[in-house]
Amino acid sequence: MNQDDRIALVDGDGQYSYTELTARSDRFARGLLGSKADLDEERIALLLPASLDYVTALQGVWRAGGIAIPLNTSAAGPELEHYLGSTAVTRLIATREQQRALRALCQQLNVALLAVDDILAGHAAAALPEVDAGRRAMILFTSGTTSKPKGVVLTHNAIRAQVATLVDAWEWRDSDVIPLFLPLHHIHGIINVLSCALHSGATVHLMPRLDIPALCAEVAAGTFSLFMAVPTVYVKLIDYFGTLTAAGQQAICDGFARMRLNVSGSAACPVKLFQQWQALTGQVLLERYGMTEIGMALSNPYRGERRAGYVGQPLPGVAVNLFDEDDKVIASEATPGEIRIQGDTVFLEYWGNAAATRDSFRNGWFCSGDVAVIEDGYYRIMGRSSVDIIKSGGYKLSALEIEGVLLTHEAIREVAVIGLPDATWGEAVAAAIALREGAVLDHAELKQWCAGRMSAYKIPKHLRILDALPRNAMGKVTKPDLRAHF
Ligand code: MCA
Ligand code: AMP
Repeated sequence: MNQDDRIALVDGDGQYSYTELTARSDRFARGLLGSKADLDEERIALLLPASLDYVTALQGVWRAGGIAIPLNTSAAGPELEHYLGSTAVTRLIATREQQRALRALCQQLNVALLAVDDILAGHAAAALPEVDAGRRAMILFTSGTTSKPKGVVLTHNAIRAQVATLVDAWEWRDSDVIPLFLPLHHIHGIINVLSCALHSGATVHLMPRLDIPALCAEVAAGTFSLFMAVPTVYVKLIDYFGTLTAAGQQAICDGFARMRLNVSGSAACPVKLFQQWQALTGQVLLERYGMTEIGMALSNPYRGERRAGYVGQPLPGVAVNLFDEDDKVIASEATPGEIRIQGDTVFLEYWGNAAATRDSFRNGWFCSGDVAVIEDGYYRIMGRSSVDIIKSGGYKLSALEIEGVLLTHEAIREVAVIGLPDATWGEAVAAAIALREGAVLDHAELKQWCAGRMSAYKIPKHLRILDALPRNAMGKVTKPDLRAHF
């Protein structure tokens, strides 16, 4: 192996070269294999914060021929049970601190609970397998129009294609330095930031959480050349600037100004936010559009006009078209249609759910459920075909999933969850609830009850108690009518 002393990861006070990272991931892969020659798509879940250990484990699972399942480190118990159970995970890699809380669940599901060090220290295989790139590499859970999140299966080929198109389009280079504070159980953090950087020989600063003052201090120091975030992070940064002196704010804005690119995605970037960011930092945000099932599909250009309110054009190697309700490609501009995608970046299947996989494709095109229009050559996202999907701070949430949990509350007779426009979160989860006879429930009680039953970011930020939910003649709750109640 050639010695590569470039810094791959900065993790707290430590920094690790490409050579060190590769050696550690290989050792981890050998440890996972033990006496096996190939993991043969064994499902290995990771419950690790952004750290050297996370990257070691992800790469190690891939090298050993397993399927990596990175999980939300703050998932609630019932969510973890679904993730681990539905994919028949055999081993869960977690920090020692987290293991106490996981022991009972792992015993119940017959999952071996291990730390990265356990694997590194264990019996090691002599050789690593040749893993065909057509094989399954990763499962990411995505919420949608079903009550439980589905496992999106990506092959090594799909991951490579997702990385290749971004490295090409955004001109990644080995001199790039990028902070990574986004969660590492979604494409945005795993592919757009981590994998693109490591593919390019760049440096990633791993931050286990978004710590805005610490992040801004590094920005002001000129540490980073690239910045990628969801719109909510830009809103939070601007809010933070407002708490600083003019000089303090200027130093950070200058740090952003010196970067070569600031990207926004995972949710719509409001035109006002785009303009505010430009006024403060001089950076013209590059907005792009993607999805767990397809990676990134549309992007404003790295070189060329980046248009506020638009997500640009298809990325290299990604075929995108708008379709009408008769499954015909819309040829004219200004006519809205559903975004559908084809290409090597597209996922293989929903794990163990052939029907959902089948339903998500039409004539070989993946149907996104997002509606867009092309205006002057640029795509503009108009909305989603389902009211049951909420985008809050970049997280895709299923109204049905949240409703399903709330309905298990003994005071709740019926419930409907919707997303309300929100300046910070894009959309905020709101629940309209009809109570059982004689029951009482206030927002504080509900929030407390939800904690531990669902991830904190799914907990309703708004609550309305109604006598009954508005329904149409078919008896279906008319969610658009509910907005007026908030
Ligand atoms: C945190 N909170 C939230 C959210 N995040 N509430 C609603 N929506 C959220 N997204 C709540 C917490 O529950 C808590 O509530 C309070 O805010 C503070 O929590 P904290 O964790 O400290 O917040 P934060 O660190 O400021 O987090 C904000 C965040 C985070 C950094 C914007 O939400 C985030 O990382 N979002 C990005 C998600 C992402 O990567 N999505 C990409 C998937 P309380 O105080 O009441 O307890 S989409 C994707 O991958 C596709 C392919 C794509 O296109 O990119
Ligand atoms: P996820 O399933 O979490 O990957 O979220 C994918 C969804 O996020 C897409 O289907 C869109 O609805 C939304 N999305 C991603 N990027 C953008 C964007 N730039 N503008 C509007 N919506 C976006």
